[in-house]
Amino acid sequence: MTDHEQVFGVAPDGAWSAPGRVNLIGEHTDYNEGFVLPLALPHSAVATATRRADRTLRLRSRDVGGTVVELSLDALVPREVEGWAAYPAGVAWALERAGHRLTGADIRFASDVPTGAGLSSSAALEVVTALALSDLNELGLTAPELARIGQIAENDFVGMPCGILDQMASASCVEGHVLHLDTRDLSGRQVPFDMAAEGLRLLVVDTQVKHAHADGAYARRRAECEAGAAALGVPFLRDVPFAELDAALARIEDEAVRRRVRHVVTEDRRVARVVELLDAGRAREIGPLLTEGHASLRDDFEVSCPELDLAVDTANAAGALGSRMTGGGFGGSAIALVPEESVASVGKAVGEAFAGAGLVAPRIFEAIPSAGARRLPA
Ligand code: GAF
Repeated sequence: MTDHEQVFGVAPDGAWSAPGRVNLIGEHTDYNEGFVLPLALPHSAVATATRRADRTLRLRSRDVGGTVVELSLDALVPREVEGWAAYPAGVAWALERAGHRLTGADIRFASDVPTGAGLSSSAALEVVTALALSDLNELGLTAPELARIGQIAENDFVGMPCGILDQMASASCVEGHVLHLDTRDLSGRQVPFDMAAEGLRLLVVDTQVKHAHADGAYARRRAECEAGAAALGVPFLRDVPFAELDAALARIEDEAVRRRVRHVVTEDRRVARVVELLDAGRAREIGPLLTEGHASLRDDFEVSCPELDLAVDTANAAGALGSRMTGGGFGGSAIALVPEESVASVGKAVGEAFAGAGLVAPRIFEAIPSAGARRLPA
């Protein structure tokens, strides 16, 4: 008997999966309506679900011990559900708010996306719930619609003012590709990213650190970007052309806001240049752009931290072609583009550097561009 059957006393109607992600480049651009370039990880949240005849949601996580969380679809209140269950509950709430009348469900989750590592474990939970509820209720939602529902759940139910990067990556990525996404209209293109063909590997270094002030700082960066756009008289920083950046910066009085603007506008430009190189089959040459992106996040956007800087600097010194923090920052993970022959030496050097600095050992693994959310075969 499966855990689902043991806990709920019924067999599941189906199983669904949604992955975590790393972002190759394009950080803190999504809420500026700019460009991002994520890939899905093989690590995923899997949900099994059974449709119920009433309006009860019963939620159970394999990973977080404890009892089944039971909620009524008629009594979901933003910010009142605690812990992991807020993400699936928020998705149900967002679907109802979008006008879909849902039936209840028993849902069991099992995720191997590392939590607190900046690898979008929350988005994976949101997107897998949205897909399962869409199927159980025959809503037929598209990948961008699922992603939007996940983002609304996170913004308005959980209370984290994230952009759409993580949910779109989880909903839409394709194996062997990075997703070149325009976050303004959610149009995107799958760009082939065949690292093995070029003798490359993308390593993830999970620093295992999450600094406490991350959420407040994220909201402040977002507000600073909005202040920058207002000072320049544009709807979003995406609307500042790279060619006019110097003139634009000269018009901003606040020094911190000026640097935030410089990060966002140059980061959008870096995304475009990385895509050009990938399209030209020159993946080896993207390294310096990754490292430049890290410096911009560290110095201009100020969202890095000593552990991420140590991972990036050590990986680069040990043979990586380029490295950067990935995700929101203030801890979490870095990525490093590494020639196959240097994978072992980069891993060893980063491990030794962390030990030498008295830090917890980082978790290092390979990012293999994997599939986005899907229903699993019966
Ligand atoms: C976090 C957010 F959830 C994303 O929307 C994005 O802003 C990212 O930080 C930074 O690029 O993952």
